[in-house]
Amino acid sequence: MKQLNFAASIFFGVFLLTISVLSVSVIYDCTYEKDPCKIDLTIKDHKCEHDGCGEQPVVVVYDTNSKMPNCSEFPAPTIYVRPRQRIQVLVRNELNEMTTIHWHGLHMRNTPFSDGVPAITQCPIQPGKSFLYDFYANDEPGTHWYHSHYKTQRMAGFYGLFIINETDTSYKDYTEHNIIISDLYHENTQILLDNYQYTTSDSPYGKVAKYEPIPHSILINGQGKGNCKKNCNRTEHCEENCTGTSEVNCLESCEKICYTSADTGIVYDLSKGDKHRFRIINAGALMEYHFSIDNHTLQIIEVEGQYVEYVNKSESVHHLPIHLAQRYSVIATRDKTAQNITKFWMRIQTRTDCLRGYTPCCQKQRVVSNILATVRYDSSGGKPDTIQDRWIDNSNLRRCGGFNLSMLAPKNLSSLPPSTVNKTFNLNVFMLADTDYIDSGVYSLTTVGEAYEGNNPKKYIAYDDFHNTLDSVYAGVSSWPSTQNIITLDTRDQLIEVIIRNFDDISHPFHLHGHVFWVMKVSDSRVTETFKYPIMRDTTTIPGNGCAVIRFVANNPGVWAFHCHVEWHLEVGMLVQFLELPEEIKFLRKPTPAPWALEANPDIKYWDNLCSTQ
Ligand SMILES: *[C@@H]1O[C@H](CO)[C@@H](O)[C@H](O)[C@H]1NC(C)=O
Ligand SMILES: *[C@@H]1O[C@H](CO)[C@@H](O)[C@H](O)[C@H]1NC(C)=O
Ligand SMILES: *[C@@H]1O[C@H](CO)[C@@H](O)[C@H](O)[C@H]1NC(C)=O
Ligand SMILES: *[C@@H]1O[C@H](CO)[C@@H](O)[C@H](O)[C@H]1NC(C)=O
Ligand SMILES: *[C@@H]1O[C@H](CO)[C@@H](O)[C@H](O)[C@H]1NC(C)=O
Ligand SMILES: *[C@@H]1O[C@H](CO)[C@@H](O)[C@H](O)[C@H]1NC(C)=O
Ligand SMILES: *[C@@H]1O[C@H](CO)[C@@H](O)[C@H](O)[C@H]1NC(C)=O
Ligand SMILES: *[C@@H]1O[C@H](CO)[C@@H](O)[C@H](O)[C@H]1NC(C)=O
Ligand SMILES: *[C@@H]1O[C@H](CO)[C@@H](O)[C@H](O)[C@H]1NC(C)=O
Ligand SMILES: *[C@@H]1O[C@H](CO)[C@@H](O)[C@H](O)[C@H]1NC(C)=O
Ligand SMILES: [Cu+2]
Repeated sequence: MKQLNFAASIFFGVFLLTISVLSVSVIYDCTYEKDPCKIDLTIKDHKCEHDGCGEQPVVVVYDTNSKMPNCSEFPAPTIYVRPRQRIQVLVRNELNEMTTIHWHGLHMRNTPFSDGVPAITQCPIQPGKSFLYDFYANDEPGTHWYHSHYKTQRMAGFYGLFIINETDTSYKDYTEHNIIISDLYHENTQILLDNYQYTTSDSPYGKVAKYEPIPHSILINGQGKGNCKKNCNRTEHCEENCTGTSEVNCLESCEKICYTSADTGIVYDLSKGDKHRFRIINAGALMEYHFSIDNHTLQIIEVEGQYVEYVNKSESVHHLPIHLAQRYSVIATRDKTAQNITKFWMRIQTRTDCLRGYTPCCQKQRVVSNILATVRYDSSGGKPDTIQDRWIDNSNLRRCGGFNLSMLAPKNLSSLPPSTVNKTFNLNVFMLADTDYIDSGVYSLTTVGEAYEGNNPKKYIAYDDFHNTLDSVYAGVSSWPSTQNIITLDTRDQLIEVIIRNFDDISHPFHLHGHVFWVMKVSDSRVTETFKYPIMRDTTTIPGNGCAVIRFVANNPGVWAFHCHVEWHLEVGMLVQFLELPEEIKFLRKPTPAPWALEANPDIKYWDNLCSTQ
């Protein structure tokens, strides 16, 4: 079942000096397997080098049968499945801390137990123990992923693609190329988080939340280049480049900036066949990126498992903004004028302009802003010499607000939302800098039920590692402390509308578990857009000082987290829980591990037993 995908990247130079990074992504192809497909993963701490800056602590996820963690197999294996296929993943936790895996984009219909959110759908898997995730793939093909939902583990590389293969659609015969954009921190992210959770009053703006820690390097498929001393020849310091209000923050000494542009050495070979599809995901911790290929237009065909097309078929896009946890499939086409060129730069550009205004500029400048890979149409070596398009090439790109959804329509127009909403909820996203909130973090959401009740921030305080909401539902709990941010949806098939207002000045990518939702409206301080043909997705950008309106149908019993996917924000409580159809949840049978998993590891924990220390 395990296959190696050598299409990833092999870089030949005239002289082979060192091979510091050579990633090949291992795949688990379940598409030829009988149901259920059995997967056996071990999770372990390791040290690997991924950005030319020496070994960094990472979390590796590997096939238990391969016996050893392997740095060249990073990030976690890509899993391919069929629509509706049953998947069983035995997860063996060999970390020194607890863990869980969330299967992002999978709806977990009838299996909320496998959604993988600590304190909400399970107690985390203790060190040395294992657990079986047992669930079904969605009905529709699509680009999804999986990642740890526990503490800062995702930032250490605990993520992989989860793809539901094409069936009979018009895209089945396309050659696929996967692009996982992510980032890497050189400091211990748990320590960074501990610091981040406290407000600071030493900022020139008074008491504000600390700015979010900035990653050291940006990776494509686990490969990148960081601005580390090792690579540094130049001696530029950020002070020289600081302007305006950020200047004051730059008095702190900053790291050397070696380059703003870096080639990962990755090659996407399009020389065979003329049908190519790129699946793109932002698996990072903090930033929004822009994807582009020089002199190519991009046709978006899929957004998070939903087929889409451009409303105006003659419109074209050169840049694709992609926020955290979002996924797009695109077909890239060479511009007519560029047919004779055979090598192009693919660019992942960082949107440091979308970071918090008071993030010190030396931090912003430290990020490599332009990460490159090669797209080639012939088999010869060498590098492209194409030049970059203008930063934003048309008015259809919203500034720090994600892709302009006005341009897209669902391919299947009968999947537009019903027009009558049955219930509306208002959520306000705040950044709190009040000392009262110091212990629980600086962020909070208000959830005020059906009526809007003003700025009344509630903080989310997660249950400890030995309690979770789903379990409490079985135990008969029906009233919840307000710090649980629980919104109960108790009537099946109601159309739920959620209005999210963002009082913060940066955007937040919100992800709903258990569902896709229609994005009805997005507004920022410049413009309000009400979409004529709302598409469905599972992660949408709420622009800074803006708002978004989403809708979904309450038809999936479970407890579904709705949260910001900026890892730092999630960790300080930017989350609410939809408790959906609690009376129906009680009829779902709690899972027990399949016999093969029990046999593979007798120490396996039953879901029901994860919360006990025994
Ligand atoms: C599923 O997609 C992967 C990647 O394109 C491919 O390797 C595999 O053969 C596909 N499976 C089927 C049954 O088509
Ligand atoms: C690591 O994986 C790569 C690619 O799969 C393989 O070539 C290499 O031999 C592996 N290394 C070890 C130590 O197993
Ligand atoms: C640093 O400079 C030396 C000497 O000029 C050169 O050989 C080396 O390639 C440079 N390193 C980088 C990372 O640019
Ligand atoms: C800093 O400013 C100098 C002079 O304006 C410029 O040459 C250099 O490219 C800038 N560096 C960065 C990293 O922006
Ligand atoms: C569609 O896009 C093309 C190219 O941008 C433009 O010329 C045309 O006016 C647009 N059509 C409509 C109906 O908006
Ligand atoms: C591409 O190359 C062909 C043959 O060399 C030439 O006839 C044609 O004009 C070129 N097209 C462009 C757009 O440069
Ligand atoms: C490629 O794109 C660049 C930047 O937009 C442009 O200057 C150049 O003329 C294009 N090249 C071709 C051959 O179309
Ligand atoms: C989004 O696209 C629509 C349709 O192309 C356009 O009318 C609108 O101005 C765009 N919005 C922004 C913020 O660029
Ligand atoms: C289109 O969507 C409707 C409603 O969701 C569904 O019943 C129908 O099967 C879909 N058609 C296709 C071709 O996918
Ligand atoms: C939702 O509202 C519509 C329109 O008022 C109504 O017909 C429908 O019965 C409602 N659905 C539920 C589940 O209450
Ligand atoms: Cu956020």
